[in-house]
This record gives sequence, C-alpha cells and structure tokens, in this order.
Amino acid sequence: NSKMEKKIVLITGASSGIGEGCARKFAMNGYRLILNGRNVEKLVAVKQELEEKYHADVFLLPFDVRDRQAARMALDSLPAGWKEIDILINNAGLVIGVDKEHEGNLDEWDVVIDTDVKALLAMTRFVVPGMVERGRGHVINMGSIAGDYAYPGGSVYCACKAAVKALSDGLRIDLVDTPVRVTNIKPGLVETNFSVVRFRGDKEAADNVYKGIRPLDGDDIAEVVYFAAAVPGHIQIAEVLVMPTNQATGTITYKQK
Ligand code: 8X3
Repeated sequence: NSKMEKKIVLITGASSGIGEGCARKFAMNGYRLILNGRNVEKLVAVKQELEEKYHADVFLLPFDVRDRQAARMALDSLPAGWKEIDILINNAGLVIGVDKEHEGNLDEWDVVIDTDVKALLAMTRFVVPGMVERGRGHVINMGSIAGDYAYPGGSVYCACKAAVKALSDGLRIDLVDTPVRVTNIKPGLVETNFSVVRFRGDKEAADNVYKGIRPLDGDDIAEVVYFAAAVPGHIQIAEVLVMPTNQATGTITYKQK
C-alpha cells in the first residue's frame, strides 16, 4: 500500500527553528515524520499542525540527543513500520554565550560540544547501519557558515560546526561504495530561537544580530534541505552554503561585553 512506499524522515531538534521548518516541508511533500526534541509540548503542537494542515503521518520521539542511552532506547522502541528511516536530519544544535575562548564556561561548552558534535555522531552511528543494510538512505547534517570561518565570540561553536563538516566528509568517504548520501547544509544568518539561546535569553541582543538585513528563517533552510533530499539518487549534494542576500561572509561580530 501507499503508506509503505512513503519515505520516513527523522528530524532531531524538530520543535522549533530549522528543524520545525524541515518538518513542515517534508510533511507538505508526503513524507512520514519522526520528530525528536526535548520539549514534548512543542513537539505535540508541531505534530498537530502538520496533521491538520497536511494530513501528515507523524511519530514523536522525544529525548535529549545528548543522552546516548535514551537515543538508543528511543530508536529501538520505534514500532514496526517506523524503523526503516530513509532520511536522518541531524539538526539539533545550539550555542550558549559569545565568550572568548580563554574566558568562557567549560560546563556550558560541554553542553554545546555534546549536542552539536557528539550527539550528531551518535545518531549517525545508530541510524546509518540500517541504511547501509537496506541499500538506501540519506544523512543531512546541519552544519553552519560558522564551520567555514571562525568569528569573534564564536570559537567553540565554530569548532563544532567545523567538526560537523569533517564528520560529513568522513561519512561520505566511508559510504562511497553504498547508495547512502551525505549532505552538509551550512546556513548563515537564520532568525530562530538559536540566537536567543546564544545570548542566554537576551531577546534584544538576539534581535540586534539581524538588524538592517532580512535574515533567513527555518522554512528557507528547509527549502535547501528538501532540494538535497528530493534530487534523484545518483546526485549527491555534498554541501550547501546558504545565507541571506545581504550577508556575504561569516565574519559576523558580536559585542562581547
Ligand atoms: C549559526 C549561524 O551566522 O551565527 O549557525 O554562524 S552564524
């Protein structure tokens, strides 16, 4: 039946921002969705919207991606019919603060590194063997322009996104003799809750980042993600750098004090 033919996409960090945009875009296009996030209330709201608007088939898989045990258990708990993930969108990510490398809080940076790098790696480690076995699949990592250029106040975050680039390139190499594709999406300025978290809840400081330009939003990035997923299987969009028309490079400067 047609339900069995529909592709399944798992999106981490799907309760807001780029992840939510991707959920909407793939729902619109008839994919079945496994949505991960920590905030169950927000995930339920996204599920409801997608069911109402697009009659989407949505399965919620709430867990903290940093918790490897929880990730393993959640994936194992997927019911029959939901286990064969076609697309893994490693989207969950964050940064806390704009501190200098020699002044920041190591505990906060653990959270950032654990989420942006180690959780992405764990999800890949758990999901990709099934893709290889089935002979189909696609891993789409949310990198960043920050992985191409370090900028003031971005040291650890930029390092994480450089790691995402290396993990994407490495995985693409490791999968070269399989039909599984690997894509690294590298957004520039995108206005989401990301910036609010970066500035530890200071909405004004977050808004300031986008002053005078029209930033991208989660739906804009979802267009690019979807494009990479939708092209024929012999085409591998290895990476995409995507930014607002009025942004030119990654050397964004944040006031640090
Ligand atoms: C976040 C985008 O421009 O702050 O990945 O590096 S930026």
